[in-house]
Amino acid sequence: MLKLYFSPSSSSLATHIALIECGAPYELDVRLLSKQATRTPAYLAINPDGKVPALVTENGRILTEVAATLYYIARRYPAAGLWPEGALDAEADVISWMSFVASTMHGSRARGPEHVANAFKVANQKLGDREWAIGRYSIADIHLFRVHWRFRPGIEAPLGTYPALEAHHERMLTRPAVKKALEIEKAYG
Ligand SMILES: N[C@@H](CCC(=O)N[C@@H](CS)C(=O)NCC(=O)O)C(=O)O
Repeated sequence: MLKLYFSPSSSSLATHIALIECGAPYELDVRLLSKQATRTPAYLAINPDGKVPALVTENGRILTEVAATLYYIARRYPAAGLWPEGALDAEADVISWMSFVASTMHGSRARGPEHVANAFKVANQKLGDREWAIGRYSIADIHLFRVHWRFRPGIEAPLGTYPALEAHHERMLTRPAVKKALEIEKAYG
């Protein structure tokens, strides 16, 4: 069984969604950020960076960073089709999107709302008229959704400012795995 160290509504939500999408057996270990529970010596031994997610695999290996956990889950449970196995261009596209989300998008919040707005503008352009980030549903969509979902209340942008991104967000919210992960995490506060 996989074990996910998480804090509700944080970066680890993406990993949580992927686990549910894949029907993976998993257990949760909550580390509330509000209680600085990722900064204890015990947790720093798990992830020296003091961040969630951390995913413990069946053989006891610890994976950190959202992108790596998503990749592991997608490859470990290929039937869910979250990784475009063997299609080189598509595989590179997923990595491109996840690098963009983890660096430009996620990093934008610390730099201020105008940087978030700019990252959203770029994401909106990159999506264009595609339903999903690489054209078909993949872990890139999960990663993109989580950051957009969390950061959008922080900027004042009327609906319609980022139409492709907003449509992607709504599409993601209809997915049972997304609904379930949000519901489970809400119970933790
Ligand atoms: N680069 C990391 C970022 C993860 C991250 O920033 N996690 C935040 C929550 S969204 C965290 O655990 N912060 C706790 C802290 O900094 O004390 C990733 O992609 O996993």
